[in-house]
Amino acid sequence: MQSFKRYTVTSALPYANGPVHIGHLAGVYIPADIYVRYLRSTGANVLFIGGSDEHGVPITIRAKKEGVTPQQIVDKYHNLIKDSFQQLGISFDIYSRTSSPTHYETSSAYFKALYDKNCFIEESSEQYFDPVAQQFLADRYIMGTCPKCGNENAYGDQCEKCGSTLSPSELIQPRSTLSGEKPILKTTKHWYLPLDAYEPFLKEWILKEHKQDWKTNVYGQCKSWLDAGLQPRAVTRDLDWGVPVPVPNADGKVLYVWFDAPIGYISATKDYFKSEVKPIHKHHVWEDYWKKEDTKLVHFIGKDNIVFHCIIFPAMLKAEGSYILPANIPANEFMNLEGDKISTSRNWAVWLHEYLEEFPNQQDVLRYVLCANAPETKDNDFTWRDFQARNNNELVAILGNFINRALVLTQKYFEGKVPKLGTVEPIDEATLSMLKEIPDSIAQSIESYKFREALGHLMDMARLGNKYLADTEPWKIFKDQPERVGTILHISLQIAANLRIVVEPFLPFSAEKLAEMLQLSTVTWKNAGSSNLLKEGQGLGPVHLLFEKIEDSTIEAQIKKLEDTKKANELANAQAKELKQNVTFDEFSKMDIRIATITAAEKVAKTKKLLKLTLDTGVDIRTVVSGIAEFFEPEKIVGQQVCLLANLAPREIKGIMSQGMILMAENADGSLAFMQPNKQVMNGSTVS
Ligand code: B3M
Ligand code: ZN
Repeated sequence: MQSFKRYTVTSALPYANGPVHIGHLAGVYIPADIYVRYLRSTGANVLFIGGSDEHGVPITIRAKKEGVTPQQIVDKYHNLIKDSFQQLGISFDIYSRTSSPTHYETSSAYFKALYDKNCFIEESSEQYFDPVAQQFLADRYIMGTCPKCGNENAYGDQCEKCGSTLSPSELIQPRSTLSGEKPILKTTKHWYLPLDAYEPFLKEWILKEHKQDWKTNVYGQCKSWLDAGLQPRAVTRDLDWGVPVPVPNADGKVLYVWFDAPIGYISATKDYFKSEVKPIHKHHVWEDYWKKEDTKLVHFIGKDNIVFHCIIFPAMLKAEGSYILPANIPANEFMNLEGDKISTSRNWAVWLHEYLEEFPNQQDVLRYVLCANAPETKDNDFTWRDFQARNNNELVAILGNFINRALVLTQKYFEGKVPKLGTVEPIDEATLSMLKEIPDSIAQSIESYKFREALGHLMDMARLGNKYLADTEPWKIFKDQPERVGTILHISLQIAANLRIVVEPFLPFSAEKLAEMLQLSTVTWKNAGSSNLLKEGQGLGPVHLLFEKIEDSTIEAQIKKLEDTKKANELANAQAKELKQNVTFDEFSKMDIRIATITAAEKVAKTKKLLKLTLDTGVDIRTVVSGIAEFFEPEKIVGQQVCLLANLAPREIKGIMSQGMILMAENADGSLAFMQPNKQVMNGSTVS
């Protein structure tokens, strides 16, 4: 195996057009952060790059929707995203942005370099243009029917339903998302990167060299692209938001967002080296992280970004010639939410910034659940019940419980000092030898991007501790064998100390707490597996719970929030019911509709839906049984005026004679509203 001197780890630059959600976290940022924290704890020289992608149509569309400028949008979301990542402990060395001056310079120069080397094809073609908005319709500005799956809402660059990458000309019945108009064709000039020319290189590099070490989902997508044959791809657009194309006769044209965004990783590296760098990066320059063959470049991304990182960006790097290529591109599949695809536009998501507010100091719970359930090989589902169960049954009951028992017993029997290791019995030896193996298993899983598996090994270490305590039962033998209890707790504390090391990449906040409780801060991965991390007689810090049980009510509130979102979406998308058949005026005139006032209301016993209403109709006082109990509290409706169909034939409902029916409007979500006059009128007024 090739050995590397340093690592450049990037994580996809989220579009600064909205906050980040659990899908982003599970797919990209949590695995990337675990990988980086692990590498750092081995002493490796790592640079972890993040930042906002601030160009492209997603930004301008959002700006239009919110009625502000694109710059205002990116400023708002860049800061929101940056802060929430930081609060979750995503440990970027820099979180930059593609609107930075360095990025403009770097991406312009990159384009210019390829232009000067004649790497592009310059070509005029007919493209869709919105005659009303006076604009060419790039990417998401155009929608239509997907030629592959028939989805009527496919975008000009991609169908979200079947995942196909598209070009606007492939859409059936295209329409402008700006005006809704049918677009016309108009000639425009663009620069194309001839991906077909890089096909032999890509085939060799991916299909031969990386068949073994890339994830199967990544390799598979690349293979199907390469098997289908690559086409030249436009790297410029007719838009007014983006990095201007830096060559003559390119007015009104900007770099395609997928050309400039990956260069953003390089610009961010440059920006980092312009700032105060950490000691480990001193005596380095940005080029070391991008141009030296002994640097390992790893891109963490979601599956929708595979083609851009595995095919297009490598072709760009190859074209330029002085850069290294990524060693690996561990892309995850998608995380769904409660059985439904996460969607920003439908607000179907758990937003990170909201989670941080609603679950203060519980960052590690989210990190844990999203790693334990990460969509590494297939799409997965996040549910709040699973979140609760994993917290209560795993973090609290396994990891937290072990740490707590080891520390509390040490406090109780040995005044919070690490007791002496006495005679080592077979069970102790077996436990310690198992302990020794686990860190390597974790490391191996992390290095092969199997983070769920790694987390499983970690929990095995806590299980080992619990089993050891359960088997040796120190609380039962202290009276007779205090020395033996000392040995047991000594070993338990060494397990806890090991957990402090291996937990850090996954659950950094808990690792910090553990470090304080164990008074153990300067340990590295190299120490893991040792049974001599804590010295006899060493004092321990105060004991706190690592994790706390999450109650049903907390989870129910989250589920309710999602149900409300679903209802709001249903309402927003609901369509009015079809009209009934015509009636004659005579037929209508037979209805005697009157205004009446509710003078009393009570629930009908043993029913869920029925209220017994007393109505003053101006003509008489009468009783009406009405199916509105789910929507109205009896006390609150007394005094309200309603419309009553007064001559509906009386009928008995639950033993009560109901004389007429009050008229209600039924909303799309099934909820009911009274039909009321818009000012107080006399009871008995006719309605016609
Ligand atoms: N902004 C797409 C996305 O958020 C894009 C990633 C850029 S990585 C260079 O899915
Ligand atoms: Zn499709």
